[in-house]
Amino acid sequence: MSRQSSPDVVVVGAGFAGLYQLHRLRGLGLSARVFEAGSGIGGTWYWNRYPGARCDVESLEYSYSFSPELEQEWEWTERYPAQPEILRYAEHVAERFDLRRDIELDTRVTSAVWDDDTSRWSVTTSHGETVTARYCVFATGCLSRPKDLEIPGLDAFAGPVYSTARWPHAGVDFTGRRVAVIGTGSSGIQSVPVIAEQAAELTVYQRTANYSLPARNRPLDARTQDERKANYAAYREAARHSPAGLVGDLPTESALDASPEQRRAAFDDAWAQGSLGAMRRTYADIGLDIRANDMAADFIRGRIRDTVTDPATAEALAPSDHPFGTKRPCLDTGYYETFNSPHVHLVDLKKTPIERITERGVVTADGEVEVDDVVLATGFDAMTGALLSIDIRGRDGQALADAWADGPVSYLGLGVAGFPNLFTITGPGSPSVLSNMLVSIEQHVDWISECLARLERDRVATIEPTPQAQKDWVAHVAEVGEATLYPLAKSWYLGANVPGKPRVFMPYIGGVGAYRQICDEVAADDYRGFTLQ
Ligand code: FAD
Ligand code: N01
Repeated sequence: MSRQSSPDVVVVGAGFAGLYQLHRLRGLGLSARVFEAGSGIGGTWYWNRYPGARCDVESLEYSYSFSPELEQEWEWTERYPAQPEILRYAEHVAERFDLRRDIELDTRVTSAVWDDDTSRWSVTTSHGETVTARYCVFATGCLSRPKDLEIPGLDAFAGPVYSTARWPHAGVDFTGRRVAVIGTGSSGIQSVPVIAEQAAELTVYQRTANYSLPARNRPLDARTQDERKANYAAYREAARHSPAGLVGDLPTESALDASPEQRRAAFDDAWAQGSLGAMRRTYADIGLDIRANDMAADFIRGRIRDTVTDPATAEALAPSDHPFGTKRPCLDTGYYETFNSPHVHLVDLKKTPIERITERGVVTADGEVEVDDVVLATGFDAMTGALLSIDIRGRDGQALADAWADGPVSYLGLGVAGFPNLFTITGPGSPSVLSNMLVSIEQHVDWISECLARLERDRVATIEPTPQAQKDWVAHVAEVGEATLYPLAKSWYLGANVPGKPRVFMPYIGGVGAYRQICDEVAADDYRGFTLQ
């Protein structure tokens, strides 16, 4: 098939963001080429095929809202569907909206260079092709670049090393094998119970104990689905204007004003619901006041101690070094219970850090544990990793890597000063990873699309944030972040999981609804804070 060498738009990435962006560009009559490094579409749900992978936002909310027909025709089978089902959904969307013909798989974008003379981006791919485009939209994902592991000796390990974020498509049979899982974030916590079902011995290496709530996943019954479908428009609208892109009543009461019995009942109820949102919404100050947060954290630690029979293991699993919610908490199915099985062992890396990996296994101060397989559930170079692994150069050859040397700066998480006609979807400085991502993706894509429509209609050649607007926005993002408990944790939100990465609280915590309003006002005020030429 012959492809345009100078489409109107290049989109990088074919996850949920890239797919919807392509659909909207078609609607605007703009030509586009979408480059995707993977061999399939779906982004997160293409790559993360580890056992137990599933979403922790309910399917009826973690899905596109842009097409009422799509909403009505797609049937979800579970409250929190597993990776294969979410990938099937992405593939269905691609087929239904005939998106595949503009998507080039196995094609990594290696550089994007702005040319001031032609007002176009030159985008080069891993196949050596260079195309030019008026606009470049980076839909490269916040959690798409696995972080490099800093543990020495990994190359020496004689057996297979699996990464949860690059899981073999054929699956892995751990039957009868001795397995090490390193990492206890969401990926580790989801995969450990499933791997434990097969493995002969499973050793879990935990650096930071995380808060996890039972998912209480279940098949979706027809009544629940039908009820939602009958009222979908209202639910979606509520989600768009909510703090986190999720529907639910907002608390006004302080945990400090409740009696111990009331708090216990509220936390019990949230625990029984199987939803991160429910626990966060117990009281208004859970994320703001350390005393309120401690009450929720104590409750969760109590439930862990109730579940795990060995007291030392329970103590190690009970998070103690960061407030609840300041690292992303998890939803699990049987995670804590798994440690009651005699063949499952926990190694607390706070006490005995990993020294190295050898040909045979993992060495800590306690000696070597021999294993057949190593599973890395060690996370991502989040929010900036995928963008900075592309050589992006704006005006006067300025590299994005230099502009972001002290941490990412942007205006609204949508554009960067000095980088005209460049847009990031759920970029740093936007609510993105603090929200139901589908809601945030749709909001960004819609905003970008309306913006492009305006530029096309009025023959505007370039749009770019002013340095002042960017500076003010960055200061605002930092200010609202600092007013919360988030900075108290060494989290990937702050870049703390990657050695040497600047410590900047990257997402915007002002809330999805408030943020949408700001973006809408900026657009209504003829793109206040942007220079249009
Ligand atoms: P991605 O899905 O990450 O897609 C980006 C794509 O860009 C990738 O396919 C990548 O290969 C491609 N790409 C990157 N760089 C290049 C390049 N240089 N050239 C070409 N292609 C490139 N969010 C929620 O809201 N709820 C959840 O329950 C939830 N569960 C998650 C579970 C897991 C295991 C993970 C890892 C994340 C989860 N997330 C969840 C976050 C999830 O990333 C988003 O919900 C969403 O899927 C992101 O879509 P995206 O299109 O923005 O990015
Ligand atoms: O990654 P993580 P993840 N030595 O960074 C540890 C989404 N997601 O892939 O906490 C030893 O959370 C690290 O330790 P520490 C979700 O947004 C969602 O699990 O840095 N350990 C941590 O325990 C999530 O937040 C779902 O001290 C090392 C773990 O590895 C995000 O993706 C499912 C180490 C990494 O945890 C990332 O989750 C999966 C080292 N050198 C993912 N380096 C859902 O359920 C790192 N670790 C929706």
